Amino acid sequence: MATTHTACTLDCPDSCSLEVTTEAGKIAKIAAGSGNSLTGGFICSKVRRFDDLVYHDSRVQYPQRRIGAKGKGHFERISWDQALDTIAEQLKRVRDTVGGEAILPLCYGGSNGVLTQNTTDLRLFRRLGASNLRRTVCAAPSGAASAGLSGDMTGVALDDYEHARLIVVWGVNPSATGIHLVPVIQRAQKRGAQLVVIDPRRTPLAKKADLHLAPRPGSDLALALAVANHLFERDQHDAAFLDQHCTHVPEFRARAAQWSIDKAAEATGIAAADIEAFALLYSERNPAVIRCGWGVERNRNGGSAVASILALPAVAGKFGVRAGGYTMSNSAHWASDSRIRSAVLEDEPNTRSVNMNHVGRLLNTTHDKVNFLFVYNCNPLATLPHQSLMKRGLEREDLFTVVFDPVMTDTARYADIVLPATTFLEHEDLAKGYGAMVVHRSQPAIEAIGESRPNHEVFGDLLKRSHLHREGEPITGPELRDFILEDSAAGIMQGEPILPREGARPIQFVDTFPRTSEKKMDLVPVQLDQDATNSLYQFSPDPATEKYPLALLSPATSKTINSIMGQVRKLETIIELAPADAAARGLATNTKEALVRAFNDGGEVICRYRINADLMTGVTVMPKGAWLSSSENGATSNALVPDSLTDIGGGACFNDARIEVEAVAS
Ligand SMILES: Nc1nc2c(c(=O)[nH]1)N[C@H]1C(S)=C(S)[C@@H](COP(=O)(O)OP(=O)(O)OC[C@H]3O[C@@H](n4cnc5c(=O)[nH]c(N)nc54)[C@H](O)[C@@H]3O)O[C@H]1N2
Ligand SMILES: Nc1nc2c(c(=O)[nH]1)N[C@H]1C(S)=C(S)[C@@H](COP(=O)(O)OP(=O)(O)OC[C@H]3O[C@@H](n4cnc5c(=O)[nH]c(N)nc54)[C@H](O)[C@@H]3O)O[C@H]1N2
Ligand code: SF4
Ligand SMILES: [Mo]
Repeated sequence: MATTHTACTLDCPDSCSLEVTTEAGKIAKIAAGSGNSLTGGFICSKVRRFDDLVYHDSRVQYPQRRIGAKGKGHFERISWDQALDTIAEQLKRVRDTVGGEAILPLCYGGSNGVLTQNTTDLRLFRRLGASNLRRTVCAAPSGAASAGLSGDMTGVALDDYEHARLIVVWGVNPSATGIHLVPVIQRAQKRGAQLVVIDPRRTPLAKKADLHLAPRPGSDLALALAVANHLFERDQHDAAFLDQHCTHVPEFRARAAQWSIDKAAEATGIAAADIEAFALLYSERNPAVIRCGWGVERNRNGGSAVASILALPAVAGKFGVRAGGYTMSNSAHWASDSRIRSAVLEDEPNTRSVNMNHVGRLLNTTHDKVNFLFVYNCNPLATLPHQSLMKRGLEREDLFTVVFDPVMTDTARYADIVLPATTFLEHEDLAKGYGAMVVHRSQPAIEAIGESRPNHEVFGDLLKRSHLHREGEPITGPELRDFILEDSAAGIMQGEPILPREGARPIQFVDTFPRTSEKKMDLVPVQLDQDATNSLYQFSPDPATEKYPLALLSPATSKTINSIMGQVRKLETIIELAPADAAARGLATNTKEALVRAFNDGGEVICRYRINADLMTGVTVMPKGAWLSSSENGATSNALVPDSLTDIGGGACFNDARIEVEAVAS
């Protein structure tokens, strides 16, 4: 028996400390570890049984070359040397004949490990002159809003929610997506805190809330501006704070003034009395904290909506006390911490930027083509918008595709070469929280499965094979880690986590300030205003039509992290309907067998349905992250998701999908 102290690098805000016990080199137990206080002695069921994935049949054991048609999944074994030589040759061929920009690296959140992305990979692609991927599939609108308003001010520590008297859980479902906040909220409630949940769904926390506001998807902007306006009109705003710590206050006030409570009630579908009750609670209770999640951003109004929510604590004067203010993502905290350096130091070359949400589109254009797609830390067929376009693109015979992944994903079946990657239980890494504010060591608990290798090693090898490595640059795992951490490397090796310089629980406007020039919060940043599709805080109406009247949400479930474990835990694509919507379509009762067709102009999904009395009329739900085989016709929620972009940040509009549903004759 041996025990390894390590950390989870999955794309989850909590960044848990782990303790992995092995017997004869095999994982016997995965449990909570110490180091990250937020972990608090328990971890989620996914990682508790992550060994099911580590030893699953779907693991890619060795490099392989395609021998059948794209998508069929027929491959033959080759050696690493053969695979990497072929890849290096193809990269060279494409760069020399079509140009570097015909090469597109496609990566996102499969691992949030610091060494798995933006190290040797980025160096390789920059030196090849490859297209630049704009990582917009998640957090782009909220990131743009947070950067614009506050220069990414560090948020309220999640552990500090215990001290709040009012907690607003806005467009986030921690019961599935960041479970360690839930007991903190429960403790706060025991001490007398009130809980407000703002979510179109009646989530588990909404059921425990003092007030649940269910806005129509995409209408939070109207709600937040109406609350701000209400506070201004009644002189319940904090004029002194606004004067001293904020800029562009009159401009913000003027834009909020467009929104009376009644007008917001109409736009959101929330009763005017409930909006007023929320405004009253928010103005009266202190400390008050808003947990703003990612459900707010995934629609046409997403960036402005997040900005308007982040402005509320300034308007109401909520900063300056423990548990007062807001939390969005805390990832930018580390970007500004000089102890964690970038492993790529040269400037961006002048190559084109490709918005990740438009990869499907780009793979189908005839000019400015992509001829080489390198997929790693990403499963685009399962996770990007407009699935049918993505599939058609991946089928192209003149596209050379490499998929580098621990498992044979739906996307990997279309690859010319598949490379086996290690999981975070098999390689050395650094885990960095974007909820929990901690950076800690993630280290291998077991030997690599089959011939799998870590990302930085494979891209380092390709740098060398392509003659693009420069002597003296960090390239091995330990070199990269030591370079990134500078003098903090020794402590982390002894199991000491890195905590924020401002202390583990900084107070906004006491310990931590906006990282803007005057340390002020800018309520209408000029650049953001210019970059917005319309202007900032301009409301766009619901995209529903007579033909496609139902909104489709595709939130996270507790079964997977995005698509990771979808094949192991059999996440089903099933559509949930509100009782009235089901009845209107002749879907009377819950049955196990009956199928429906959910469709719009972008695609269709044939799957089972479930009537859910907790859903508001007009809103349907399908899970995110499901694998193609999880429905009857090999399509998932992403087949119905448009590739339109958010108002700021070029983000994904997953929740702007509008659909119709009909029964399928058996
Ligand atoms: N319908 C719908 N779709 C969505 C969303 C939604 O709300 N609705 N939300 C989206 C969000 S929030 C996000 S963040 C994106 C995520 O999109 P992706 O990043 O594409 O999602 P993952 O499923 O995490 O896919 C990552 C892949 O990386 C692999 N991987 C894990 N570790 C490693 C490693 O160390 N090395 C390599 N090479 N590979 C590794 C995994 O096996 C997995 O196949 O999806 C988005 N998709
Ligand atoms: N178990 C698990 N944990 C995860 C993930 C996972 O896939 N599984 N994914 C990770 C990743 S990549 C991310 S980004 C985070 C995301 O974590 P969350 O922020 O929780 O994101 P979502 O699940 O997309 O949506 C959250 C809630 O927003 C609601 N919502 C949808 N549209 C709107 C709207 O217009 N307004 C409001 N107010 N609410 C709306 C949904 O009903 C849902 O309950 O979770 C991370 N943690
Ligand atoms: S996925 Fe999240 S909750 Fe689960 S172990 Fe990892 S960090 Fe913790
Ligand atoms: Mo995400």
